[in-house]
Amino acid sequence: MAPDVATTTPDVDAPFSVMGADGHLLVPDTTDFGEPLDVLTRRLYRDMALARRFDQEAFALQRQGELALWLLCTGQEAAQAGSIRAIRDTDFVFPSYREHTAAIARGVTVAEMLPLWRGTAQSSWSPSDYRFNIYTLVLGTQMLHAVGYAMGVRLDGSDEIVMVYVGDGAMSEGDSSEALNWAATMQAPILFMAQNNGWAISTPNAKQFKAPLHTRARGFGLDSYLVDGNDALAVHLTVREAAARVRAGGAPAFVEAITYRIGGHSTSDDPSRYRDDAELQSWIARDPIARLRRCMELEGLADDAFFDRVAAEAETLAAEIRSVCVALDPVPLSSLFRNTFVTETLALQREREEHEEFQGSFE
Ligand SMILES: Cc1ncc(C[n+]2csc(CCOP(=O)(O)OP(=O)(O)O)c2C)c(N)n1
Repeated sequence: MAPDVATTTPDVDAPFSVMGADGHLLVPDTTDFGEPLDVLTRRLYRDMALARRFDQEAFALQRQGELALWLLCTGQEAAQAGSIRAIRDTDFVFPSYREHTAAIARGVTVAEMLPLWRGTAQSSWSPSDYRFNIYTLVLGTQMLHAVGYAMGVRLDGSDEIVMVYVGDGAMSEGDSSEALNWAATMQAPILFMAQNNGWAISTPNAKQFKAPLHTRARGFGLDSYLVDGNDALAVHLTVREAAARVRAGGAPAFVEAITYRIGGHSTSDDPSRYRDDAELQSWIARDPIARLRRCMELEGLADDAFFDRVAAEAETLAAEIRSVCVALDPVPLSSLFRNTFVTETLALQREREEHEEFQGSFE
């Protein structure tokens, strides 16, 4: 099990870090990462680099009118890669809507990711195929779904755990308090993975809450952790430790990862209207991918050939994103009625027929 360094420390508000700003390791050589450090760092680096390229290409496609909307995860890759790779592939995950790094790491394909954002599907991958639920845009709801699912897991007698991603803004929804309280009371096998990126669209943390998120969770009775969310290794160690405790029957866990959203909230947002450029620049300097790469170079964990290979793979992915996206045909509106329930209800059937008749009147 990972060292106890990141655990509940109610009076210490400094996030746990494994890498210094310049990439050097802050933990002893003997630290147990669960696997050789070169294997782990290469995997995390690849996840993050592919997600960054995905983000850039999808952003460009939205600007060219090929996607209806895109929510960028640039800057948050370490919080996502570090956490998703610290649990088992069989553990079920409930994302919010910005977890592209986690989705890619779980194997969700380009062809499955893009229809939602092009507006050609309401949900475009099968959650059971990847143990990764579909995105939810309604803030906080996934937390209650996840607790309910976790209770089911416990009733099944499985040793699976559940991880749910949530943002700092969503923590202001009543659902989040219900979920934390419910999880703690029922001792559900769940890990809440909070990415505190400083902003809920244009609302900063200071206008959302007084008590830090991790102390709030502790107040509900969860084991609570605070971690540097731009440090993939710190996130990984923390989530690994938290997940092991949850799996062993401990209290549910809450991990607050301090990070930053480098882009706008979405492609409909202009963050320069409410954020200081100095603040943005200070976080760009803390880029999680560059930091991990510096660490790998300093520690001799990968050579140039590795980084070149990942860069080439990212370019191939970008080309695939573009070709898959533009080939996605519009869907007939009537499919919205058909896809609502497994079996179409009589009322929906009537509405669909009415709609089809109306559409037909233009032909
Ligand atoms: C219930 C609900 N209220 C309001 C919104 C509008 N809304 C969408 S995203 C967002 C901010 C969310 O911020 P945060 O949870 O910190 O996540 P982030 O977008 O920063 O990743 C808001 C207010 C919504 N989608 N759902």
